Amino acid sequence: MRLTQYFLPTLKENPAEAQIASHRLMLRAGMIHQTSAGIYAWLPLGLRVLRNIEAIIRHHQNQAGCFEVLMPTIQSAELWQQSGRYEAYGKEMLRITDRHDRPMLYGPTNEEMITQLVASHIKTYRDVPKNLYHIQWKFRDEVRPRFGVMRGREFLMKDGYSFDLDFAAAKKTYQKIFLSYLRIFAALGLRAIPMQADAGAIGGDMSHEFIILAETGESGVFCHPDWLHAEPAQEAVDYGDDLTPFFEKYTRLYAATDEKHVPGKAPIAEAALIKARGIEVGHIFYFGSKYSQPMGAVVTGPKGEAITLEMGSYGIGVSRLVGAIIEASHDAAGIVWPEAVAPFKVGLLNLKTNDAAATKSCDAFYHTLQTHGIEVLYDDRDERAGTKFADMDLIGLPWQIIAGRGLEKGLVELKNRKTGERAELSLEAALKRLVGKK
Ligand code: 5CA
Repeated sequence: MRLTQYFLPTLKENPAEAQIASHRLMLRAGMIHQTSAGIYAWLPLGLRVLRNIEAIIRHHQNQAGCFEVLMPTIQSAELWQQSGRYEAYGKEMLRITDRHDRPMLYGPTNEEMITQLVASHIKTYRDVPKNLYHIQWKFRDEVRPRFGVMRGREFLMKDGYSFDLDFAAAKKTYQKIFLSYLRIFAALGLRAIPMQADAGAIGGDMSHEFIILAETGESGVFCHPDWLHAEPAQEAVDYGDDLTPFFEKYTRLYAATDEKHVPGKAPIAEAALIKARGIEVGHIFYFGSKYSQPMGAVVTGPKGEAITLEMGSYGIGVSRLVGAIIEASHDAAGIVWPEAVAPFKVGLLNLKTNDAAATKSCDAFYHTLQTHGIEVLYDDRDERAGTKFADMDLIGLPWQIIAGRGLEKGLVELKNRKTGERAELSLEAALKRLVGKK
């Protein structure tokens, strides 16, 4: 992508409204544009990151045996009257009326809709288990939308829903998703701690939140100090295995959110606990027949008996993750993208735009990188070197190729954004290094 043609409205100044690094950097790097309180348009650079995160989530959810669907954002109030949540949900629900005066709403979550969908198509135990998810926009009229995409009113969520025949099967499903989530967060370059959590408005008895420790996080959390050094889960377990040992390993060390934590009741002395703040990037729930019972998600069993399905739901804050990754990975100069989600792998800086021969060789290198499948953002603007360096550091691509004076001799500088390390090498050697890292 040539920067002269791209839409990347970067800001030089820190926007006054942004209180935390990720919000500030997302605005400054031209990733998002606020349209109303807590509502954002995603600009090309931001959208590429969002899509990369989605792809990682999809991959791991599909591997865990989940199937992707896409449900609408607009729901009928009737559905929520059936579950009893229409009144209970309160002001966070955006209620709307269609032209026939029928009450509708913009979905804050989809338990009701998926339960009705499954109830109308699945009638026999032979078609169970099923685990369905979608990645769809949600609306919650938060009292205090803030910190950019961290607490938005409209936000992108991956929400999954499982249907099993009995508690034992539902528990296995819960463990599968638990494993899938640890893999997703590790693939995103994040250290997420599974914490005992309160089930809140979703309801249910077994619930974990996945928390990234960060001072700017909105959740108060308590955990065993060993969590601070824990490595991301890398076990070679299979989704078909008995996952109880894995689940026990990752829930053995105490970790709980402040809603769940009861002082003095933790299996470790209060004084030894780490009290910290964190960002909730995922939340999973087991809630049995809370929705299947009122909404009739019942199948016929092997002996003709009626079985009310056992359910769980599993959320990931996809748009929040963009902010969370930046909170976990930035420095004074800007964002430092982990390779897995970076909007482009390489930034190519032409510092000699007014030199025809240099520009020709830079253009050629740009094409070579592309033919090797490397995603590259090419700064071909007629700007000062300082501006180019600052912008490239701000948007945080993992690698920079700086084409300047050495170009006459076929040399460029390869800079690692994270470590700041620079090496002067030939164009061929730079290409080789980047292809190896694709
Ligand atoms: N139906 C269940 C799980 S599928 C559910 O709605 N769970 S939730 O309420 O915990 O939301 C799931 C995830 O969405 C949260 O863990 C969080 O990462 C994200 N999320 C929730 N509210 C917001 C918000 N206002 N802005 C951005 N992300 C949010």
